[in-house]
Amino acid sequence: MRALEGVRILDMTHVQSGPTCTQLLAWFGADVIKVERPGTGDPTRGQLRDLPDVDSLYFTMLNHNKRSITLNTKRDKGKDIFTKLVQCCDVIVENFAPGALDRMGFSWERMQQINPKIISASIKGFGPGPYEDFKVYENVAQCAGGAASTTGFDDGPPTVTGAQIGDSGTGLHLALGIVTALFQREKTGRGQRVECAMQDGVLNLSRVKLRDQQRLAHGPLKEYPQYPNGTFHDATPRSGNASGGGQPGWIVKCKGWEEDPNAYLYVIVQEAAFKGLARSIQREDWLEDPEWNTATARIQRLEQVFDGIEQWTSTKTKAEAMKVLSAANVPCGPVLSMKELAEDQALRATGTVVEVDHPTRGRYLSVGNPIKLSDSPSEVKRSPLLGEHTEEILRDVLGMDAGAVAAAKSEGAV
Ligand code: CAO
Repeated sequence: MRALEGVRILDMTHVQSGPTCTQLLAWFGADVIKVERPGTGDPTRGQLRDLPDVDSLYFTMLNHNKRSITLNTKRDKGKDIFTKLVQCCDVIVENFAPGALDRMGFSWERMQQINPKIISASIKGFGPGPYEDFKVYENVAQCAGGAASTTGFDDGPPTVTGAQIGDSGTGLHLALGIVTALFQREKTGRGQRVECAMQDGVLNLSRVKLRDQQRLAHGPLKEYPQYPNGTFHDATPRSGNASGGGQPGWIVKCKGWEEDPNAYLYVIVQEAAFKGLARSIQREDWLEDPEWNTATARIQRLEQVFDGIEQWTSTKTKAEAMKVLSAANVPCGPVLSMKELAEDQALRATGTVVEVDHPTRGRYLSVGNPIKLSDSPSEVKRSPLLGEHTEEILRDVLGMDAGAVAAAKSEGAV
């Protein structure tokens, strides 16, 4: 028995944000029925293809453990089938452009009429306000949510991050909202709307930067080591690789950095571990010198502190440096490439990196469920082919007979 067994999700999602959410719910055991337009399906099936005529990695890596039904919700029979699906599902999840579901004829009010217990969950780019009608993709959300203005180096342009905090981040937020609404429904018997705007999700993940917007306005920036440039104009600046927290940190070069773009280590200069750090890198002189041996003194010369650390780390590989520093309780971590992560046996052992078999593409690597439940283990099953479960769902979930299925097919509804 898995945690969400018995919960049925009507998955109207596409691209990345919505599919991330419903994939998580599927890993927890929900029956996720992905509704796709006949012929094309989720546009990501055909995007960024690495093999001809095979579902892309973009699609396969975001749609595990789901069933696929093709359905044209703009045809009469398609609308009938969709209505029946709303009746027998617990949750509908969608991330269409604003108003698309209403244009299909399935507003929130209509859905409540069809099934008062339905939970209707949506992702949009923006919440109500001047931008509410905009279509939004990942990097737009990163820019509008405050991540880009605070990422990168102070003398360079705003920068987006590789982590998909706009899409996958908002999908995660939505999944929590859905599970919470399901929990509340246990007590009230009522469904409700769950809405997440990508701008809001990114801003939530950039929370500490709004903290700093207010904190830095109150005092000179040079006292705050996480902002290396030492100046504050009127907005939180970009902090480069500084930690952004109370503990100063930076990325330093390790042996081989000239050839390997990822031969780097992140090191944090924590007061409690400073003695161990100085000894590990053979800079005992720092411990004697009042210009170096207090946190307040060091804050004024952080660049020199990290230069000193780098002189030592650049003689060691990142693994060697990490071994020595972690033995001295110095918080540090390697910059790992995607190649290294793909080959990491510990991540394979926990199921965070999994190998999946697919009938047309063969074996590929994916990220499994990063949330581990002791009583609800996740098994990663391949993504469905387009419409693979259409007949199964019409028959078993909706109870349609062979004649009704044939009629829906001939109308082009499925
Ligand atoms: N049957 C019939 N019609 C269908 C259908 C189906 N099964 N599935 C989708 N459609 C229709 C929609 O109803 C819509 O039609 P209308 O324009 O007539 O209302 C149309 O297909 C296109 O949907 P869309 O506008 O959502 O798609 P798009 O490619 O133009 O925009 C995106 C994509 C992502 C920009 C937009 O959906 C969006 O802003 N979503 C919200 C924010 C979001 O999740 N962004 C993250 C994307 S991941 O980077």
